[in-house]
Amino acid sequence: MTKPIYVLNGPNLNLLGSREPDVYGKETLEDIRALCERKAAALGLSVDFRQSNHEGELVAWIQEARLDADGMIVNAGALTHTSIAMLDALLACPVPSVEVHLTNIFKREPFRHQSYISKGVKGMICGFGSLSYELAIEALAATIDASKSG
Ligand code: CA2
Repeated sequence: MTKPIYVLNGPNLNLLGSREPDVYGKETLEDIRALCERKAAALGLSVDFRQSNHEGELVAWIQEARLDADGMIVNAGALTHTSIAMLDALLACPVPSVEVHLTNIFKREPFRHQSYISKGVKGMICGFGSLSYELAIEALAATIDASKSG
């Protein structure tokens, strides 16, 4: 039975489209949800798309993914640069995961250059706006296929 891909979004991503369009673009998080749903459907997958401003809730969702998801995409927002709790949850989760960012965090302020969660994911895609999410779904689809046929 196929389980959904969890797409988890962290703090302040609910503000997308309303502020800082020069940095984060004009699309809303709902636009990105629709893009992800369309991309996943084209690849025979489904998504469970969520956002939280609370670290603990994100940790709980990563734990939940262990049983209830086939893969996971995580944009941890600013928690990317601080959260050992999210890293530990990802390390404990055998489900394949991809870290995404709308912006190229390495071209931004030095405090954004370090990701605490990268060590807990299969790979990371950043800098392509909402396309980062679509590319992550493609990468997960290939990873899930390879694990089923191997
Ligand atoms: O580029 C990304 O996707 C980030 O994860 C976005 C985070 C930022 O802290 C990371 O360094 C990189 C910020 C998300 C907040 O998004 C806003 C959108 C509109 C207005 C204000 C914040």
